[in-house]
Amino acid sequence: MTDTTAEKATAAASGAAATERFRSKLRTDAAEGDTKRVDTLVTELLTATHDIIRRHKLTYAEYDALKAWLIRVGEDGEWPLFLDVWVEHVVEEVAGEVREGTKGSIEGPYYVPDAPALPAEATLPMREDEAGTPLLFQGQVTSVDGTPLPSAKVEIWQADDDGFYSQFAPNLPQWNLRGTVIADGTGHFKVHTIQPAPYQIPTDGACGQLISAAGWHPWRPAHLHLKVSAPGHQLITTQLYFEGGEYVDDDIATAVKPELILSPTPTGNGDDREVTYDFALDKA
Ligand code: MBD
Ligand code: FE
Repeated sequence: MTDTTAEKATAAASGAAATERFRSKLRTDAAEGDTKRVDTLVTELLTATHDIIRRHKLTYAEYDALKAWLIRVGEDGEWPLFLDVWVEHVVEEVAGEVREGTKGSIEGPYYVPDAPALPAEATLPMREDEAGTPLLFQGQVTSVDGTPLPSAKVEIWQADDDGFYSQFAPNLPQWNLRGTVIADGTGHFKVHTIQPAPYQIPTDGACGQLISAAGWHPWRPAHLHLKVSAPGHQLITTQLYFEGGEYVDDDIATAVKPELILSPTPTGNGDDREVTYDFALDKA
């Protein structure tokens, strides 16, 4: 099954799904109607672009290559991927400046709301023969002052052992490796899952074209995505990484923070690993 996923995965199909998903969650309200702010932001963006053109004496051939590439990003549906890989980390950095609790990280293009609700100890939905090292991920959700947060919501989504996300790659069960875990009366949760693989930006689309044209690599380190929330508290969107993992020090999306690196240990039964990570939520 995983082979056909890899064979059939295309940048354009994944991009179309990510674009569709983004349209359904669009939050533009705050950005509408403020002419002055639009003027400031767009003028500065254009001025920075003009400066780059002058400084590097951009040619018409390069200008045409840029136009062709921008058109292709849209055709491949890769605007969500492009923006989340190369821009979102700074938006998150600014948003996070006012928070004290657990560090956030970027959401990326592959979150889907309303994943199946699961009890405080649960196994993420997965195939019977799901590949990958079993991982027990557990912890407690508290307020920044240490007060436990009963029934906190821990939403998890992750790539499989081949680096694919359900609903954005073919031939995967709809909710594979996605779930909404409801913590117990003291905010504790225990999630049985598998170790995700590093994620490779599709090489056959516009983003892949940019990466190869610039001589970059297309990889994000293996990561778990999380949204943790509780009444009266700010939802935190974050990611957790694995100590010593490939690309942890060289994430194409610049989304790793030292506070977000897990160090799982062997559980003693086979290759299984476990790790504890606690979340502290800022008050709303
Ligand atoms: C991912 O899996 C991801 O998390 C981000 C931020 C961008 C592209 C793919
Ligand atoms: Fe991801």
